[in-house]
Parts: sequence; structure tokens; C-alpha cells
Amino acid sequence: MLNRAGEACDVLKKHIEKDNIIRLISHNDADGLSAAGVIANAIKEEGGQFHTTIVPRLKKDVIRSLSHEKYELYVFCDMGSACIKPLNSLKGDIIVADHHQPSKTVAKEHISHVNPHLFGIDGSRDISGAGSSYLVVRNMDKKHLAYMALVGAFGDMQYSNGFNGVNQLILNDALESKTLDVHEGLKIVSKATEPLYKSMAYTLNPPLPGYTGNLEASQELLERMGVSYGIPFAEFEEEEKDVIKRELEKINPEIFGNVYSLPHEVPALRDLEEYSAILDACGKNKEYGLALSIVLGERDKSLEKALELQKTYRNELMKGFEWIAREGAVQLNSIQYLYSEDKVLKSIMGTLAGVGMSAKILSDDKPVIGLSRLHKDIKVSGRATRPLVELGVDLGKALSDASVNFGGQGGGHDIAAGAMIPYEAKDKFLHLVDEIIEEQMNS
Ligand SMILES: [Mn+2]
Repeated sequence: MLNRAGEACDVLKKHIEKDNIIRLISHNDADGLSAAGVIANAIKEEGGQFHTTIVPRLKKDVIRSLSHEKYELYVFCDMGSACIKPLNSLKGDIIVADHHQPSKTVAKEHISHVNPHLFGIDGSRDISGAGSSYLVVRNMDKKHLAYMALVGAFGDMQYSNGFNGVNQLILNDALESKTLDVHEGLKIVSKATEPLYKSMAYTLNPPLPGYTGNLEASQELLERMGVSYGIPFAEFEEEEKDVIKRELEKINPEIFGNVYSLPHEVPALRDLEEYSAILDACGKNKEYGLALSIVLGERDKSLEKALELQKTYRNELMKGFEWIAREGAVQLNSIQYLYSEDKVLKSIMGTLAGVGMSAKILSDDKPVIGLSRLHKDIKVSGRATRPLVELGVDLGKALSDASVNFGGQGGGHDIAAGAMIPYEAKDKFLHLVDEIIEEQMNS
């Protein structure tokens, strides 16, 4: 994979040297935005020029409109591997730096296809789209950008008690470049900026079952412990910090562990995971320009606005968690599902499904399928757990196979996937997914 990335690097360098404007297309989640950040920073540092577009999915019409643009080099980040066939007929050089399941079509000569799956590496856990993108620029002496690949890995939930596989190599690069620091600490969010009870409720990963997504319960626990809930964790005395730490460790031992931080960064972006959460909030609000200016280093107005978005997003999440705690999920044999026609919930359904299980608001013995109605279609977000994947669950395959049956489309990773289906197909689709998952677990 490193060799393939090295070849892609040579292609990129060639076009920077020729002063071609490089066409960058990336995904709208935290991983895709970090991936765009890695490539864009590298091009900028080398004195090159780029033009970036962020899209939620690489649809055929996106590729069609790119084919009218006549750039000499297209770079697709965190997407593209599933679209090798249409990309084969796009003119110009192409770099695909992705980690999603690739299509069976073999890439033609003009495409440098950097994807872990092509080399037998696990793309759902061992490397992100930002990671694949980082490998492309790594040979240009860009170890100081490695941390951004880890921001992407956090965004795609690839951190679990440490980084694995290629992410480990990327971590070593980041440490070597001294842009990243690892130390032990409490892994709750906004430790210096939010009152402790909010930090607890807003902490999604690692989850604090009973408290993640529940402001009231978090406040009550701190009151019972006799500590003031209204001040940020960073402002407590050392002794009180120890008491809090011990109490939270009882809820989830993983809440104390390695914290990855950027010592030279402003406080709001100092923690890698929060950096990722802020990009995610920008992406979910379609504020792609904002996200790009943050990854490119703008720290004034953009960051302020991004923090506002994060605040709104967290409020929405709290409402969403209240909703799933109150209503629960509808149980089928091998899956459970959430359905909503609410405008706000549709953008957070994937997070509600995933964190709902990990924070034990929902049971975690079956994958959760979140369904949001968008006019005539339904947006589907599926989430599983590592143990379910080990039992055979592959949501990417299940959602892809089930959605094509009803004229929709879908795909993704074994543990997290999505699809779009016509509204009328809802019930039949759910039953088909239920059957497929049952089969996966029995075979
Ligand atoms: Mn990704």
C-alpha cells in the first residue's frame, strides 16, 4: 500500500510542479474533511494550487459534471473506490485515496488507486480516508500532517483503546514530528470550556452509560457526589479531580486513558477527538467552506462559527438521545430500527444509532437501523458493534444488497453503513435487511 501511495505521490508532485490547478473532491464527514485538509495543506505547502468540492456522496452526476471541467489531475478522498468504473472513463490523471470497499472493476492506468482493501488491510478499523490521503503525501516530507489523518480516524470511530494497523504507523509519524502529544487523562469532552455535567452528557466515545446523552442524570450524579456540577473539570482542585476520575472510571474504565492532543493548537482544537467533532459539526451543517478554512489553519471567525454549530449540534443530540430513551427502537428478529420524520433527527440518526448502543440507551444485541424520511425517500443509517461484526454482521453488504432490490443504493463498512431507498419500500426493505442479517449471523 505504501508503494502504491508513493506512486500516487509522484503523480501529485508532477502536477504541482507543472502548476496545474488540482481538483480535489472529498466526503462531507469529519474523515473526508480531514482528508481534504491533508491533501490541500500538502499542495499549499508545495506552492501548488487546488480547487476543492465537498460532497455527501460521489453520485454519477458529480462525476459527469467533473468530466466537463477538464482538469489535469483529480484527487478523490474518502470516496471513489466504489466508482472505479465511471472514473475509468474520466479524462486526466486521477488519485483515489479511499478506505471503503472497492468495486470489482480494475482501475485503468491513469488512476492511482490507494485503498487498504486492495492490499488485504482492514479499511474499517486500520486506516481512514484521511489516512489513505496522508500516505499519498507522506513521501513529500509531510509527517507534520499525520495528526490530521488521526483526526479522520477518530471521525470514523477507528479509535478503540488505541490505534491499530496503519493508523499506528501514522501515529508514530505524528509523534516523531512533535506535532502530537499523548498523555493519560480523563477522556471527557470540552473539559476546559463546558460545565462538568455537560462534558459528561456530551461525551460519546468512550460512552458513559447512563450519563452520555443525559444532562439530568449527569447533574444528579455530581450532586450526589457533593461536587459542583456547574464548573468545568479543568477548574477543580486536584483532589476533587481524583474523586471525579474514580467515580467516572466505575461507570466505564475506558474513560481514563490516552488523550491525544496538539500542543501548538488553540484550546478548542487541542484535543484530536474534539477537532474531529468540530469538523463533523461543520459537515453536518453543510458548512464545508468553514471546515476547510479550519483545516487550512484559519483560527478566528471560522472557529468561532464552528463552535456555535457544535453547540447547536450538541443540543440536537441531547434531544435525540431523550427521544430514543423515551421511545426505544422497534424490534425485528435480527435488527432493531428507529424511524423519524423529524428534520433535525435526520442528520443525527447515525450517531443516535451507534452511540445509542454503545451508551446502552438501546440494547446492543442487534444492529440498529436508523431511518429518516426525506420527502419521497428514506435515508438509512445502520450501526453495529465489534462483537456483532465478529458474529458475521456486515452492514455495508446488507444495506447495499437490500437497497438495490428496491431501486435504492447503499454501502459502507461492516460496522457502519448507509443507504437511500424510496419511501414506499420502507417495510419490505426492513424485512429484507432483517433476513440478510439473520443469514449473515447464521453462516
Ligand atoms: Mn471515511
